Amino acid sequence: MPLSVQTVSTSAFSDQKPGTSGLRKKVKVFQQTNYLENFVQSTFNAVGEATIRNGHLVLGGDGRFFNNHAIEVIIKMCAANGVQKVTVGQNGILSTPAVSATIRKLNASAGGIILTASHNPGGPENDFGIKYNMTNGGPAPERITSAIFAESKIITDYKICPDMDVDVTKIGSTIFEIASGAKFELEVVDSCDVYVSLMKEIFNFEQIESFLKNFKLNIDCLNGVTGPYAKRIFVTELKCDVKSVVNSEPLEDFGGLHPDPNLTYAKSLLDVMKLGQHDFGAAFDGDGDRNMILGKSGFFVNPNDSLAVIAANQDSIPYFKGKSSGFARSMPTGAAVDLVAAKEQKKCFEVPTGWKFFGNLMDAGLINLCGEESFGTGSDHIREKDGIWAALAWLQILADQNAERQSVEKVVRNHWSEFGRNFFTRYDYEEVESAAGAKLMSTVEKQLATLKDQQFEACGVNYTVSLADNFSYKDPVDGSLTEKQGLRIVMSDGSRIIFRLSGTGSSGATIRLYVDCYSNDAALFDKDSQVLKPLIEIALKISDLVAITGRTDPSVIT
Ligand code: VG1
Ligand code: CO
Repeated sequence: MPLSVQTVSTSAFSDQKPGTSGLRKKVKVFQQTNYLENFVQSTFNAVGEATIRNGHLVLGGDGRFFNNHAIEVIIKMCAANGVQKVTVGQNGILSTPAVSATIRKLNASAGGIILTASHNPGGPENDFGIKYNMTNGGPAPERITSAIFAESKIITDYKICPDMDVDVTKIGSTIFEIASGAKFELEVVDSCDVYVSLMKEIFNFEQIESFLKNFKLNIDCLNGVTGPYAKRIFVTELKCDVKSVVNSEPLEDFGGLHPDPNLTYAKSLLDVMKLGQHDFGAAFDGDGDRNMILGKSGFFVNPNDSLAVIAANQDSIPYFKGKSSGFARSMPTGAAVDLVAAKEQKKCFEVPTGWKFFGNLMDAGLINLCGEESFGTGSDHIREKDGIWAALAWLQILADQNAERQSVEKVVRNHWSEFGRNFFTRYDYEEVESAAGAKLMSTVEKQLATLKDQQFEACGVNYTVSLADNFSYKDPVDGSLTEKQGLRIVMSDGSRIIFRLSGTGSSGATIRLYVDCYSNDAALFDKDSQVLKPLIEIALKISDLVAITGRTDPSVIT
């Protein structure tokens, strides 16, 4: 019997505005009747029937709580909306980079849907998220996310095939007949195959494998989606000990861990690395697009440096050989990569926060490497940042060094001595009252017009403001303008203070304060906190942060 298509009446929700990377809310919010369905139908409506009907869509998520339910609903809605084929990861599992890779590999004409709240905790009391990616494999740009929000405010009904028997546990294809006369194909694929073969095309696995015979890894998946990928790549392919990969079962609540690879939430990895028994440590976030790299004894590689080191050593990676495109970073990211670009006479672009801004630059061939301070690094092999790729890039670079330089710390120190060091820190004040977050931003914004040429002194250091603005970005490819992307206070020596409100939180406001500066004085290289302290003091003074938020300390310091 062909499956009937049901049109269900619904009423609009007012809060379905996608943030930096999709719609993220508490699971409880997503569990409201029709909440998920409304957003999915609004997405289809915004993307347009011409793309969705008869299209091919890739679907997968990071396996967090609500993933299974959402996978089933979305497949039934795809069938009802005339999608011709959905390719889904087995058991609904695909990392964010794997979705991007799969869309590209299969030329999926209707793009893809990723179910994740990334680094936000999971479980019934925590977060869920959903994001639409375009046919290039990258997150929908602002014009699409704004259209989704607009549709979500006027939606009156959605379409679903309620009687469809959806099984995503077995690999293979099933064809369904729809009452409209159309056919719908559900293809369940291995979660790792496409991604792993892409990595094998990009890197020289033989070189990495032989290097790893005497180089001990500790790869921490924080119970997020990367577990199966890490086991396939590091244990099966690269023949590392099984114990090299830990917390490798994707769990619905990440086993209570906060799957955010930074020094606060991945502290257990740092502690193990400090014991000095491993040469290389890496952790990834819930959906596998972020990475943190540690060297022996817990030597921390700042993401800004990580990007710059990969840029300076691109020749070690087979994928980049003979390619000469430029680099890009998000505005709050430290400018270490800019120095590499300058040396190599390449272009370096500065975009707003969020990976969606890199996509056009990559599609136009202007960049092939980019990153963000928030532990995101990636290249144009896909259109998302890529955690495991970053770890492999580091291992390939290490494998390709002279024997005496095969240590993470030595590679980084060598980089600093060549280019100087970009000092960077980010203070996150999480779950501040929304009103206090807004007040803090307006307090700084009001001063922007008068800050220029003002002098500040802290800890005996003097600064003069040379630029104060709210960052805006004109996309060089399509000319689109994105405004109000962060308050910048730039000093005459290039030091910067930046304030932004997070666009990925699910409750209250998260204030991000970024501070960075540069020095090529080797005597200062190990004195990060001393070098950055005066700028922090000035930032707190200008913003009146402690009084406005009642917070004396940030929740997370990077
Ligand atoms: C944060 C980071 C940003 C990153 C985004 C998505 O956004 O700052 O650099 O692109 O998360 O990462 P925000 O708006 O909270 O500052 V992920 O791994 O959540 O997809
Ligand atoms: Co993520």
